[in-house]
Amino acid sequence: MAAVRKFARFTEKAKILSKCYYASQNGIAGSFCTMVQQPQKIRSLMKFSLIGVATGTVIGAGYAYYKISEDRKNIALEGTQKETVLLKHKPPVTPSRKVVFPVDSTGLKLTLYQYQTCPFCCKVRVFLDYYGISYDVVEVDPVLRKEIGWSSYKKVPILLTKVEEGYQPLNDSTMIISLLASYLHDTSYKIEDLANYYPSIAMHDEHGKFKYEIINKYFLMFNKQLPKNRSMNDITEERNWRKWVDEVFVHTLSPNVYRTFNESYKTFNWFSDVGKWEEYFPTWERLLIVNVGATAMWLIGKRLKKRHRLKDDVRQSLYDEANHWLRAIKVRGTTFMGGNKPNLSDLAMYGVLKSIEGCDAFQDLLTHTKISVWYDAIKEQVDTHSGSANLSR
Ligand SMILES: N[C@@H](CCC(=O)N[C@@H](CS)C(=O)NCC(=O)O)C(=O)O
Repeated sequence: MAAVRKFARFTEKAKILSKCYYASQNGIAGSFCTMVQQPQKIRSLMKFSLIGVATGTVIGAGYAYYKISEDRKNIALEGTQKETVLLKHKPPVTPSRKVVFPVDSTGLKLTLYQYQTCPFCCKVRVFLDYYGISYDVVEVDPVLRKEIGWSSYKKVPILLTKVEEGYQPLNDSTMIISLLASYLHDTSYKIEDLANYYPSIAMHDEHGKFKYEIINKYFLMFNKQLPKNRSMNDITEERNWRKWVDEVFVHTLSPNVYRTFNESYKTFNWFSDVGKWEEYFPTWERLLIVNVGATAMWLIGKRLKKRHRLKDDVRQSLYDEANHWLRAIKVRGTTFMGGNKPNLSDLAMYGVLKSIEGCDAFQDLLTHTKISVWYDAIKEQVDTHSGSANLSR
């Protein structure tokens, strides 16, 4: 019986197949055709799924292998020092502009690779301007960054310094300022020797992220002679406030200037104006930077707000920190944190604030706090290069 039923099913299937063949031969697309093609479709679907799973597994395993070997390599590197490189020749990049101060008597030959409105680059520029030290500027394209293609360090600022044997790149705004301040304190130092006092050490931070850190970047090398009229307490306070600017205050800026998409777009257009991007980059490149930058930073700003535990109203966090700074100056009863003259923490705070001068957040800050008194006073000191008087000691 079973054999008969099997035979009957077989002949039925054969009929359907022949009908299907006939229909397809005669251009008739019958719905019964799908009955016959179904297993084939399922097979190809399964084939693609298997290929997908296999490819995913290979990529996943490859990435896991890469991560594990990277982690092992990084653990092995922990505590080791990154080699300082000296360039034999200057990279063939034409400076965007030259900043020349007739008061400059340092003899330093500096090129600053920067973004005009990066807070860390502004810090370095403010330092150089205050002391009246001349420098060339190379404006770096923040998306393509081809102007620093010669450097393994991929952030700005980078200060390239002419030394006896070639060119010494200095990385990290705080280290650059500490090194130059040490040099101004004792010009018998060689820049390349001073650079050795600021080694980059491999380490993992508190979140387990691998990085290179310049351990003593807040320290000045006084070469056994403390600066005149400055106590150890003044020096420690200056160091602590510089650290506060880098580790606390600066983190209130991005979530504020990129607070909404509109604000982010406006901010990038101001960056473009003040950084003269129209002059330095082709139109397509400028538009790419503005549009990609504004969108990316608006999204990143939200993550930064969380990471740095800012208030829901990020403006309030900006005002709170600015007031914290102003209260400390009020307690001192002086114009600046450094007394009657700015110290390195005033210059750092001014530098990072200057980086948002054209943004709505800055105008709001002026309206909602009393920072403008201090801001105008230090602006005057920097614009008149009043620190250059210290160089003729
Ligand atoms: N600690 C560094 C931070 C420098 C930094 O983060 N610079 C940013 C620009 S504001 C950067 O270059 N980021 C990498 C990029 O733009 O791709 C310093 O003080 O110089």
